[in-house]
Amino acid sequence: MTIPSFAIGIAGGTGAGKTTVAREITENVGEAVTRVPLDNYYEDLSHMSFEERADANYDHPDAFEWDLLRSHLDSLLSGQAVEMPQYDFSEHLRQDERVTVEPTDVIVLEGILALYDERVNDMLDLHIYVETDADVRILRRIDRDVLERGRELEGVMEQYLSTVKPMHEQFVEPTKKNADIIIPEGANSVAVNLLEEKVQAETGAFAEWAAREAENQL
Ligand code: UZR
Ligand code: MG
Repeated sequence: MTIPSFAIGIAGGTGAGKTTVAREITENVGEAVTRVPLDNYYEDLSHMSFEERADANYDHPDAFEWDLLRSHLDSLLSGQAVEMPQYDFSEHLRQDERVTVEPTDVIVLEGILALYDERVNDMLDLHIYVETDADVRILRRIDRDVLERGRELEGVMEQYLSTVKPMHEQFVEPTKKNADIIIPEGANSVAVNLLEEKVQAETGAFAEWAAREAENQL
């Protein structure tokens, strides 16, 4: 049996505007969207010290717990809720508490490597890559990490050159070939509006299915 959820993946470099695109294209469908931030699926590094964690490479595919992500996507796409891990960026740590996330009409997986894993790609109905110039991305990244994620400028710069940039070139950028659609610049309103319409058109089917299922269980 297929569950009529529509699954979208949004990939692109750090600071490309993935989160903005995800938010904007699902703005008009209210509660009918389930967000799956790939960041929540960073491996649990609680056995390491803060210093060791601060030095880890978070831009390599091995930094993520793909098995858990795949099983959660699988559950959501079969109409089941998941206990989603949460991530604390200032501690570089998965939080102790998980959050119950319910499946809805539209599932949006968003993250630098959202289009990396072949089996994940198979689960997605629409593959989007947000392409933004590297200079714009690093400026946004500095802004966000220093102001919102409580990091030191020097550390952000060091990390960008040592891991973020090389990993982007080696692993993130090549996933562009897995995209159905490439959006130039995160805040591209024409692309966003077109996708917004597509998302809108995909909503409704899951809610109907869920209502029927609930009735059948009575
Ligand atoms: P987005 N990241 C951290 O800086 N610290 C962590 O503990 C975990 C992740 C960064 C990661 C990547 N890399 O570039 C970015 N580094 O978060 C991905 N270094 O997040 O897609 O929102 O830019
Ligand atoms: Mg983001």
